[in-house]
Formats: sequence, structure tokens, C-alpha cells
Amino acid sequence: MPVEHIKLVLETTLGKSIADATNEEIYAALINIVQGLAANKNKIPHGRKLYYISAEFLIGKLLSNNMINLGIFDDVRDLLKEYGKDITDIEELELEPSLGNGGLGRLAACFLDSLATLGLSGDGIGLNYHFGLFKQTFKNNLQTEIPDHWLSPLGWLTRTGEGYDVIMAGKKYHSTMYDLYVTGYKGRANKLHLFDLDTVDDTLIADGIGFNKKKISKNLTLCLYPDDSDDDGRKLRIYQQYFMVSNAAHLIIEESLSRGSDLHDLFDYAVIQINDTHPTMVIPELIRQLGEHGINMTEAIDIVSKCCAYTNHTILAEALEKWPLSYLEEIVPQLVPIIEVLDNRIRRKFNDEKVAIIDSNDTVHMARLDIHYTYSTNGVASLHTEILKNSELKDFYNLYPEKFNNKTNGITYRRWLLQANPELADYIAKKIGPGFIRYSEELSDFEVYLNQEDTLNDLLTIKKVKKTQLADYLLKTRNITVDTESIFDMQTKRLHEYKRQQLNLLWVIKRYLEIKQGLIPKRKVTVFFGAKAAPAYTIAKDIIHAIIVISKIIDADPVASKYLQVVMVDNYNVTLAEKMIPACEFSEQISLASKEASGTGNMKYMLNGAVTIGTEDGANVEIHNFVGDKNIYIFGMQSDEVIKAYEKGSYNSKSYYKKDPVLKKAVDFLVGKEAMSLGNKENLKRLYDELLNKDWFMTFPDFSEYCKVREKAYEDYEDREAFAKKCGINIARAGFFSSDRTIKEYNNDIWHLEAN
Ligand code: 26Q
Repeated sequence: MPVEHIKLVLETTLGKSIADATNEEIYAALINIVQGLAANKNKIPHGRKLYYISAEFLIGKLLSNNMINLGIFDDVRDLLKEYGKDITDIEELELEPSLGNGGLGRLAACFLDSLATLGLSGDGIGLNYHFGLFKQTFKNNLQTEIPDHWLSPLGWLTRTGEGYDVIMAGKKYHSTMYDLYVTGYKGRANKLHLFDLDTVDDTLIADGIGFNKKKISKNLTLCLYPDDSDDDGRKLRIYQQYFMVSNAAHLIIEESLSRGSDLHDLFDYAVIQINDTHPTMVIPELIRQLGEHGINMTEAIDIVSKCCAYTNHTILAEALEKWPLSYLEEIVPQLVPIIEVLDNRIRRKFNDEKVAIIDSNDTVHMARLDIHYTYSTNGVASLHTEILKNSELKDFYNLYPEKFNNKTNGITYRRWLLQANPELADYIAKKIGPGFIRYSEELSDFEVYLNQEDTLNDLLTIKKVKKTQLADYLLKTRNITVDTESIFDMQTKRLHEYKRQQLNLLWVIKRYLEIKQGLIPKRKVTVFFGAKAAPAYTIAKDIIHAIIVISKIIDADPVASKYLQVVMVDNYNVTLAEKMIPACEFSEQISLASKEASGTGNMKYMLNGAVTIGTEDGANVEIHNFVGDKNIYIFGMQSDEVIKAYEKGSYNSKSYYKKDPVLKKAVDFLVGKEAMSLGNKENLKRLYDELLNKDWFMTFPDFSEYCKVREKAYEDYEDREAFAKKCGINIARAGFFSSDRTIKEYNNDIWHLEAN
């Protein structure tokens, strides 16, 4: 769209000149314009359409992203500037949608972007959480959760007239569907459908993030992953999941019928991707609804199994969902006879308790239901898929080797390079042209430029610009001062013991103690953490507490603070990630090998020229293969060793503690005088005990090698040109990790959609 036209449309929408409009008015007008442009690109699919059902869509702010994808961002920015308006001020008016919690939700968002970019017809289906995930603040050095009321009348969601009746526990609920457009880069537009109930009452959340869990008509879509430490919480999750998938099934059937399906051929019209086990009930529900359309059970099972595919995102046993049959009998009795039929067939066919859907305790195993009754089960990184096949889901792989496949995750370049790091994106485009934005494999053309000193200096300059921008932002929004001459080392991801933020912290303590002993490092390091802990995850919150306490101890020390700083940012989310990741120099990806299914933050950091310090876990393994030993810092146990150690049950953390005096000192510091006088005894002691007596995720065995490798990384950093080259190689070899590549693979192997 030519810029004069944008101006005309903007002023017509505003009803006044840009100069006279408030930022709010401009924001509203821009939403309007984007929606108009997107509507024109929302074409009826040719052939099959994908429905990506997910409990989370961590989409981030939409204004800039949509304008970039529609090709109007630069013009709008420049136009507004002419009238004294700053696009970043307008961006700040937008609240980040609180519809997700971590990797799985962000992956869903990247996938929607890539689908639309590739011209593939694929809509997302989820829930319209009013508060979504909590907002994190720190009080008394502890995480506190406050409600995140992100929904505002001025936003992207459109209330549609559509909705369906959903029966739960014998009661009829009528849903309302909200839609928003998903734009692709120079591509088509798809939709994200979010279901809600009109009766949901925001005032139920009054004090903190707790609420009455029994009043389903008032609380159904208040929160993402409501606290499940009691039965009511667990049941609420079943209500949410069923509500999501029942609406999905209605929508899929309705749309397919309207496009000419007679439902016997549903698989020619619809393919359903089940994002982890949360939407699993779509299988029996779709069977049930097909029954209502006159299709018999045997055929319905066959149709549904040909429509559905399942993605596994985790190998942690505790995250594999299991529901007591009695809960399902209470809430979704209409599904129980169907699930029993599904189970009986498996029992008859295989006569093996280990693969039964309903086990002998009357517990329903959702992942098993998925694997038996979908045509594809995929893992999200090569190592992850191998572990699924060879250990975690071995019994199932033996039954259905042909169903198992790998789809290594990816990230969208539009948000994680163009939007987050326009300086770097423009620079690359000047060298190799803009093709890489759409054809990520072209990024490799950048590598030849790394032999020129100028390029290396330019990369360092860009990094410094991004570090300075982050420093300014942290000062402005959080009153945190950081030194941009220091090394920026970051670990940002959900807080979980397996991700091992505690290992990073033990290194910090080690360095602090060294400085106190007079071992002065060459350069200051700023260690950034960004992480929310699940509200009921005690040890995770203890780790946050310890990080904050250590950070304050260092800040208060006049000598140590010259060489070391720990910044625990509050409320890490997509918006903050976009500001932090481009400023990072070392990316910490230090999960215990075998535990991180893939990781996607690792890819975002790589693409922005950070060098990884990591274990051979998840997609780190693939990153390592692409960049080679020289451009990554790898340490730690191998996944097969870890798996064996768990099998043997031989791991004993105390023996490492006793053997390694450096480790011992760092661990002891957690409960030493300094920490205890600033922090809470209870939290610190619990963390200390946990590490000493259990350390389930084996931080101790990896500690000394981790320290060695990390210190080597910092030493290598001092050769600035050599470091810049490592950054450049990471960028140039990130092409594989575009979600466009991932989506192409899903499409070729699983979905078979036709682009239009
Ligand atoms: C399960 C049972 C009960 C309550 C909650 C849950 C639950 C909730 C959220 C289980 C899993 C999740 C989220 C998982 C997740 O985000 N997994 C991440 O997915 C990414 C995308 O594939 C991977 O890159 C990460 O490695 C993986 O951790």
C-alpha cells in the first residue's frame, strides 16, 4: 500500500489529522486498518484445512508484528514521525495478551505466523482467558502473583456471533467465539479462534490470583492452568479442556460441512493437530459429535484417527496428563462410554496393560489415547524424538513405528529478528538482500562476510546498540542500572528444576567468593535471569528467592559489584524477551541432558548472535551440529548417561558435595550468614536441603565442567574479533531454525495442505 494511501486511510479512520489525534486514537485506527487488510487475505482454503488446538497461544503484542507482515510498518512509522508521533509510544499502549505460559504456547504462535506466511490455511483454536497467566512481581525477595487483566475494549479480538452449546456435568453452557486475524509475511491471513463464556465473572478474582473453583459458569476461562493442588482445581482443568475441544469439534464440523464435506470424508477437509495432551479429549468428542450426525462408532473412530495428529512436548513423567475416570464420569459422562470403547479395542488388540488407555486404577492416560487414535506422533527435536522412541514411549513405538516422527521446533524470523532486532535484520539485508526473511536458508550467504574485519566490527557495534537499548529500558521501567561494558549472560525461561537456574546461580556464588578472595576477573559479567515459577511450585520459588538474595548481596558489596551483577527481571514475557534476547552475548541452555524436549529460546538467542553455553539437550544438540565445537560451549553429562543413572537410581548428590570443595563452598553459601541474614531461612534451607539430599536434576555432577566451560567462554570473549566471528557464525547458521522450515516439514509429512 503506497504511503499516501496509508495516510488517507488513517486520517479517514481517525476522522481528523494525525497531528490532532491522541496515541490511543492512532492505535485504534491502526488496529482497524490492519484488520481490514487482513480480512482481504483471509481466503477460503483449497482442500484440507488445519486446526491447531492448543491450551496456550503466547502471541505477544500484535501491532508491529502485523504491520511488518503486511508490509506497512516502515511507512506507518515514518508517517507518524512526520506528525511528531512515535510508534514505540503507540506500541506501549498495547497490553501483551496473557494467553500462554512458555515454550509450547510460543511455539503455537510462531507456527500460526509461519502457516500464514507459507499461504497455508490453518487456524488456531483455544480459550479466551481473562487473566491468563499471572503477572509476576517481587515482594520481600519472593515471587508474588497478581492478576494480569490484559483484556481491554481496545484490542484485537472480535466478538463473533458464533457459539455452541456445550454440556458439562449435565448443564448446558453456550459459548461465544472471539476471533483475531493472524497475518503472514507477504502471505495469507488465518484466524485464531478463542472460546469464552459470557457468564464468566472477573470479579471472582479479588485477592491475589485465587478464586472460587466451583462456580464453573463464572470461572471457566478466568485463568490458564488454574492451581491443581486440589480436586476442584483439577476438575476445573477438565472443564476447560472439554469446553475447548467441544467447541473446536463443532467449529470443525460446521466449517467442513459448509465447504462440502459429508463428514464421511472429513479427513479431506480437516486435519487437527493436538498440541500436547491438553486437547486430547477432542478425539472422543469428535467421535461423539460425528455420532450425532448419524455416523456409526466404528466409522467415526476411523475418521477421527485419520484427522488427528499429536505432538509431544515433554518427557517429564509428571507432565503427562492422567485423569481419574471418576472425574470424567462427573464432568463429561457423554465421553466415558466412548473412551471405554477406545480402551477395549486396545486391550483386545494388544492385551498389554502398559499400553492401555484406562489403567487398572481407572486412570485415563491422555498421551496413550493420542498415540493409539491419531496417525502421527511427533517429538520436537531430534534427540527428544529418539528418547520418545527408545525409552519414554518405547512400547508404543514398537506398536506403531510408522506413526513416530520428528519435527524440530523453529521460531519466526519476523518477530525474533525483524521486529526484535531491526538493526541486525537491516544489516544482514544490506549484505545478502532481504530474501532470508522468507527463505531462511539464505542466511548462510552471510557467512562469507565474516571474513571481513568490517563485518565483525559492525556486529559488535550492533550488539552494543542492543545492549544499550536494553540498559535504557531497564533503567526507565525498573530503575535497574546495568553496565553495557560488561558481558551480558542470560537465562530466560520458565523456572523449573530441570532447566537448572540453580546451576547458573551456583556459578555466580563461586565467582562472588573468588572476587572476595581477591581473584579479580578481567571483565564484569552481568547475569540476567527471567523466569516465572508456577505458583504452587515451592522449590522453584525458593530458587527465585535465592537468586534475588544473592543479587542483593553482590549489589551491596563495593568490590564484588564492580565485577559481577545479577539481574532478576520481573514478569519475563514476550515483550521483554524481544528486548533482552538481541542484547545477549552468552545464552544459558543448561538443562539436564534428556530433560528439555527442544527449547526455542536457544534458537532465538542464536539467531540474534548470542553464543550458547549449554548441555547436549533438546535442540542444543542440533545447534551444536550446525555451529561446530568452536562456536558453542558444551558441557555436562550425555543424555544416555543420565537415563542410565536414573534407571540405576545410583545418583547421590552428597558424594559430589563432599568431593568438590569449590562446589561445597558455593552450596554452603546458600545457608551461610550473609545469605541467611538477608534472605528467609525457610526458603534457603529448603533449597539447600533439596540440593544436598536429592538434587534430582543432577546439578552437582555437571558443576565443575560447567564452571570451566563458562570461564573459558568469558576468556575467549576478550578476543573481540574472534568472538564477533562466533556470533556471526551462529547467525549465519540459524537458517534451519526458522519455523517456516518446521511448518513445511509438518505439511509435507503430516498435514498435506495446499497453499493459497
Ligand atoms: C500438565 C499436567 C497438569 C498441569 C499442567 C501440565 C502442563 C502444562 C504446561 C504440561 C506442560 C506444559 C507446557 C509444556 C511446554 O511448554 N513444553 C515446552 O514445549 C516447547 C515447545 O515444543 C519445547 O521447546 C520445550 O522444551 C518444552 O519444555
